[in-house]
Amino acid sequence: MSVITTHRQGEVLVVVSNNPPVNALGAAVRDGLVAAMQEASGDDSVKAVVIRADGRTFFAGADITEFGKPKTDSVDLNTVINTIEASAKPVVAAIHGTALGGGLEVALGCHYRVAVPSAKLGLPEVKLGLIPGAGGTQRLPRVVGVEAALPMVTSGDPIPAKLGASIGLVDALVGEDSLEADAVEFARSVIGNASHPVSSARTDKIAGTDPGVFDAFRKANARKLKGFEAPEAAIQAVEIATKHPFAQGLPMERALFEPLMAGTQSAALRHLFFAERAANKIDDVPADTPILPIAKVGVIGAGTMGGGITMNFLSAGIPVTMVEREQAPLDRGVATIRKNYENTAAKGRLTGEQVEKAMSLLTPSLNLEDLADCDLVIEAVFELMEIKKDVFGKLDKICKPGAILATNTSYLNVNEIAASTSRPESVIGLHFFSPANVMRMLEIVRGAKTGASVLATSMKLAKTIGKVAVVAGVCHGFIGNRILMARQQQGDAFFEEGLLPEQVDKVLTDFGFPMGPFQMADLAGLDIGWTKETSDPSKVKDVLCERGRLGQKTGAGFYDYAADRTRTPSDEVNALILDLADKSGKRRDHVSDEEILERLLYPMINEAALILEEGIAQRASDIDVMYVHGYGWPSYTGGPMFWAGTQGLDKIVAGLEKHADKWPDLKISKLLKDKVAKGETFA
Ligand code: T1G
Repeated sequence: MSVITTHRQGEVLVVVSNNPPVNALGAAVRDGLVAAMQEASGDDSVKAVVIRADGRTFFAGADITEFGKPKTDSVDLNTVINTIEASAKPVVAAIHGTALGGGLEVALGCHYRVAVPSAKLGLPEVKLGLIPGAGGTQRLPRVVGVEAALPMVTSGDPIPAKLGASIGLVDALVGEDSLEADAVEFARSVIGNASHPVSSARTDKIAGTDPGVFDAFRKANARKLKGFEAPEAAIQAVEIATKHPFAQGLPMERALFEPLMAGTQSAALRHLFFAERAANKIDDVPADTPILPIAKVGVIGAGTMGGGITMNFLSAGIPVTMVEREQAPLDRGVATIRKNYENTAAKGRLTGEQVEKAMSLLTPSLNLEDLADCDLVIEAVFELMEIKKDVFGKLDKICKPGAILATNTSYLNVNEIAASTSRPESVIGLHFFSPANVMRMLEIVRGAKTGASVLATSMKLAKTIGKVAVVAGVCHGFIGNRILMARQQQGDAFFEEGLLPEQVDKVLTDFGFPMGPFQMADLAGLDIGWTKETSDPSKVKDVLCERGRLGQKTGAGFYDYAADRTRTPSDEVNALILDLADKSGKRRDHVSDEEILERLLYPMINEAALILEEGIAQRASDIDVMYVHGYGWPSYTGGPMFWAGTQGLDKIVAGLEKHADKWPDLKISKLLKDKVAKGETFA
């Protein structure tokens, strides 16, 4: 069966793509579209054309699996689109699902675009480290203007069809269940028009563009776009559309596109695109494993984590019973959830009705017994094994048979927690990242006895609540925090050498992290795990705790914080560090930024390799997904494992050996050494 078929609706030729799963514009689709346009132009009885797609969506873009492969002799996308646009007979794009990338570019080559209200339209190429490569940066501003085009091309975020209609991208919204019929009717309505809009020839929306708009946009988005190459190229391409005729602009767009396609950032972001999808697969859990129905969720704890976790389910329309021990923290928890929703509504991202709908699904409670009929219960109580085991022992007695009992622990042994119940097959770790209603990462920790359905259900639930999930085995800190500990442990060594927090943090923020290790410690609180009794006066962090400098929450930690949380280096802390450094006899006159970066990141790669050796992570790309979505590792480097490959694993091992004296108990991974010996990467 050809991926492109045609049929007649009277004088209208309907062209249909059937190329699951997302009608990507692969070679057969491109060739088929050109053939269909030749059929239309060669048949006088055809007066108009409708192009649509079967399945879940209109064309969702070029076929990413073709990237990086040798070119075939199939027609390229620009030729397809220019053929459509050059048609003397009006061509109508009939859009449902997500018209993305090359898909929207095809639609822009059509003379008209109709869409169902639920459709979305976007140019997400920057999310793959690219810019549109088939005229998108040249046609979109000509159709919607620069002001609407710039955010679409540089963020890559799609817009809803209704917004598309308001900015002139969509000519008509049609029935959700009558797309073809309505598109054919629309086509008939324009057949008699003297001329038809040709996107590439339009000037009305770009005439008189203020040339200052581009620099103003750069400044307004500098923080968000920092480190990414593609958005800058996208801005340049849109500016080209306002200064050059289309015939010149198209090759200039291609000249900006090619280096990106060949570059490391696009390879890294394409790697992450597939890595996120690979992470959904649990190697020893068959895809047809039964999924347990999750109609009602219980959350124990109404604090920062409990409240954030609760919001994920409320926002997905799943009722939650949130349990606390006392009324005051329970009331605070409910109030915080409402405030968070109302803040989102104030930014226009939620309606008041949606806020009330979400809140209506929340049942606050002071009784664990109210969780008896929940299908899933997640505890977010204090991070102490004894408390966790006590809670699970109670849940085991209260919850109905088959209920999933989940712990939000970020370090503790899930097997030990499971053993405090009579149903270890129903116990799992669902490690949310704070703030749990914002961070997309969910670490699913499988116990030795966790059942297949519980795993499969948790993975599907992750997608339902909009999370990216990675499955981890049980060890201290699982995947994410175990690797993080490998980085944070350099802190004391740096201080003994006289390095100051701002120098170390800047190395990581220059690399692309949102913050460095000491900023992160101040945010989390320096007193995690600290007690007066065990405080060590030779350790900087302990001394700061003794002085009540616990981090942002006390307005002072490694840094001083103003009321608005702006941080400044602390003379007191820096003097303390240098004094302790002198006493340690290890103070060094200079430590290069390169050495600091190596000593922070190389132990992470090594710990990740050990995690792979031990089978704690299923695959290296899962670790990339985890670090990009859970810890702010800059996505344009592909994540730790992809980045290590771009550095050269031999350089990583050499660095670990060079600085071995800085971490005496470090064990260099055998897997890492084997890959170096074979000249392999983790890809
Ligand atoms: N090419 C090839 N395969 C794709 C694909 C694509 N564009 N998009 C998705 N898939 C596969 C995906 O790998 C998965 O495979 C399955 O489809 C379902 O995807 C010239 C150069 C469309 C919103 O960036 O955003 O056009 O794992 O799990 O959650 O200017 O897929 O089942 O084997 O994500 O319902 C621009 C990328 C390309 C869109 C659907 N387009 N895709 O989400 O399903 S560059 C994109 C998505 C371009 C032009 C430029 C999403 C989706 P498998 P899924 P979903």
